[in-house]
Amino acid sequence: MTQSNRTVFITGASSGIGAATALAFAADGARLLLAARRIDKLTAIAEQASKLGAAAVHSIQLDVRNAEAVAAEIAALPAEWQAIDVLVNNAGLSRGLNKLYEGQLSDWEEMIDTNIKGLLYVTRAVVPGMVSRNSGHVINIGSTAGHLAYANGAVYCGTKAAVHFINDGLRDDLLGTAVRVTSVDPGMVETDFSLVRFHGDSERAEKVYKGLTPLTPEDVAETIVWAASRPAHVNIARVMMTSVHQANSLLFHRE
Ligand code: NDP
Ligand code: 8X3
Repeated sequence: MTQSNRTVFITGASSGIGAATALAFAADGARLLLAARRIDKLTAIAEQASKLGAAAVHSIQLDVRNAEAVAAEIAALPAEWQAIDVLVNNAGLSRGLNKLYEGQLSDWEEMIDTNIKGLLYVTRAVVPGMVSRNSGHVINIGSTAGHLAYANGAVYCGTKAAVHFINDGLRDDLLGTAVRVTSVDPGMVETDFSLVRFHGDSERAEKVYKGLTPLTPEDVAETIVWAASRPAHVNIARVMMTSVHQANSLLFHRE
C-alpha cells in the first residue's frame, strides 16, 4: 500500500521518533498532519517534509493532555484534513528515574496524562471517523518498557504497559471493521527522551547511551511506515525492536 496522498496524523512530530516518522512518510508522498506543543520545531519539520515530497502538510499546536483542546482542534480541522488514514500516537515522555516510593507526583501526573490519557483523547477523537469510513490505521508507540519493568522506572513502564493493553483492546473493539491497530515497541532510541527524563541534565542524558549503539529515530520511523504499508487486509499487531546491544528492558551490552 503506497502512502501517496494518504493523510497521516502524527502526534509529537516536533522531535525524535515523531519527527523522523513525519519525514519518512513525507518521502513516500503522504499528506501530513503534524501536532506538538513547540510550534517552532514543528514548523521546521513541516518545511523539511515539504522539501522531501509530502503531498501537503498541516501543523497544529496541541497539548495532548488537554482533552477539550484535542477534541476541538480535531473537530475544527479543515474539511480536506478530516479524513485521517493513519494515526501515529507517538507523543510521550518519561520524567525522572527514581524509586517509586521516592518519586515526584508531578512527574507521575505528566507521564500518565501524556502517555495514557493524551493517547486516549486523540484516539477517541480520530477513530470514529475511521469507523464510519471503514478504513484507517492506528499505530501506537509503546516500548520494551511496557513488557518488562525496570528499577526506578515503574511509572513510565506502567504507562507503556497501559499503551500495550489499550492497543490490544482497541483492536478487539474494531474487529469487524477494516481499521487496523499496531503497536511499535522500541527499546532504547537516541532522541531527546533522556534529556526530557532528566529535566534538561544533558550530561546525565548522554550517559544513558554511553558504550552502546542505540536505535535511531529513523529505524523506528522505517518500521512504522512498513507497518502502514502492508496490504489493507494485513494487520501487524506488534513490533518489538531493539538494537543488537539490547536484549530487553534490563539487559544491555556496553563496550
Ligand atoms: P522526544 O522527546 O524526542 O519526542 C517526544 C515528542 O512528544 C516531542 O515531539 C514532544 O513535542 C511530544 N510531546 C510530549 N508531550 C506532549 C504533549 N503533552 N502534547 C503533545 N506532544 C507532546 O522523545 P522520543 O521521540 O524518544 O519519544 C517519542 C515516543 O517514543 C514517546 O511515546 C516515548 O515514550 C516513545 N519511546 C521512546 C523510546 C526512546 O528510547 N527514545 C523508546 C521507546 C518508546 P513537544 O514537546 O513539542 O510537545
Ligand atoms: C523508552 C525505552 O528503556 O528507556 O521507552 O524505557 S526505555
